[in-house]
Amino acid sequence: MTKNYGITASEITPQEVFEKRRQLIKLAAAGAFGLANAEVFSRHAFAQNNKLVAIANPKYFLSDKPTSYKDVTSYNNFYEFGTDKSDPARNAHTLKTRPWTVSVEGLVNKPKVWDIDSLIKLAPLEERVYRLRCVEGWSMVIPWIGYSLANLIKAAEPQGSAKYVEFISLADPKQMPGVNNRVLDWPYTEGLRLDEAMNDLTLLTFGLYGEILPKQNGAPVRLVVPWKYGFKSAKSIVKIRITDKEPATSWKVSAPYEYGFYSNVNPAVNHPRWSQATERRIGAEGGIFAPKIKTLPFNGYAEQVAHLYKDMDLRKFF
Ligand SMILES: Nc1nc2c(c(=O)[nH]1)N[C@H]1C(S)=C(S)[C@@H](COP(=O)(O)O)O[C@H]1N2
Ligand SMILES: [Mo]
Repeated sequence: MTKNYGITASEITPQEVFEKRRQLIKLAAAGAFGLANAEVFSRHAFAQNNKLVAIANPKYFLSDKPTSYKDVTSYNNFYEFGTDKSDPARNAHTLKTRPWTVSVEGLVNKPKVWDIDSLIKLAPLEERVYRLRCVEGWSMVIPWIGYSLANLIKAAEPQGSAKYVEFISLADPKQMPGVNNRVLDWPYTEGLRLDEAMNDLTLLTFGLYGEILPKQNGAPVRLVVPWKYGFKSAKSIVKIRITDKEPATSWKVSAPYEYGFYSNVNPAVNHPRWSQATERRIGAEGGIFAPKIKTLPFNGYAEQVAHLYKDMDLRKFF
């Protein structure tokens, strides 16, 4: 039996690996130890199947308690696999994540069809702990693994006329039973303005909790845009198109009065059917009776992104 720091490989859960490193990262963030120490504990990850080793980025470390691995992987929105929160974990096993390609196209000098295993090596993988808040009023805190989407966009060399980025998810009824249900106009399509897409926070994401992405979380590659409502973070992406026009996005097409193109987390602008002032942190002590927490402007990332909207009326551009 392989021993790893005295712990049998099969006894270490992804969450334990993360918690051990988290203690160390806290020390590193407090002192001047630098990133290198975090690597010591990432060695635990070698004991995992599906492991994905990344260096923790202390710039994107939160003191919020991370949501449990179980909640992160069993309470999901992924309508291609059904509309219930429990459907994706039950149904996503039919998704085939290899072979997988991502086509980067449109107004770029260097269009390219990336194989997923090359794409994952384009830039060093970082672990970043981000809050993700769903427009439905709940939130999670998740240790994601990926790199800034800006790396990929720069490699494609956008042309002068480029203004937006469109993200298109897989829509294969053979692998995704929910696509037979016309709840949304498939394929699931999302979009960002080019400067939003280039912001360092926008993460092209390949894993979480030290592992490759579970299928229900959008394997093999998804977006995480932490200052926007969760639906902007498209899962299982197959195409990234650079355009000069605002892309038509799935949720805006289905209900334009409820979901705008920007969808920045904004406690001052309510959804037409409910308040956005507070949120429920999934897994918080007390369950559904846990006190709600205040939703922060831009989900707590105002310092990094508020400047992107300085001349805009965010009630109009919701
Ligand atoms: N392709 C696709 N991407 C999607 C969705 C979806 O239904 N299909 N749901 C979105 C919503 S509403 C949320 S809140 C997040 C949930 O991500 P998670 O399940 O990893 O927490 O994924 C987003 N990305
Ligand atoms: Mo959501």
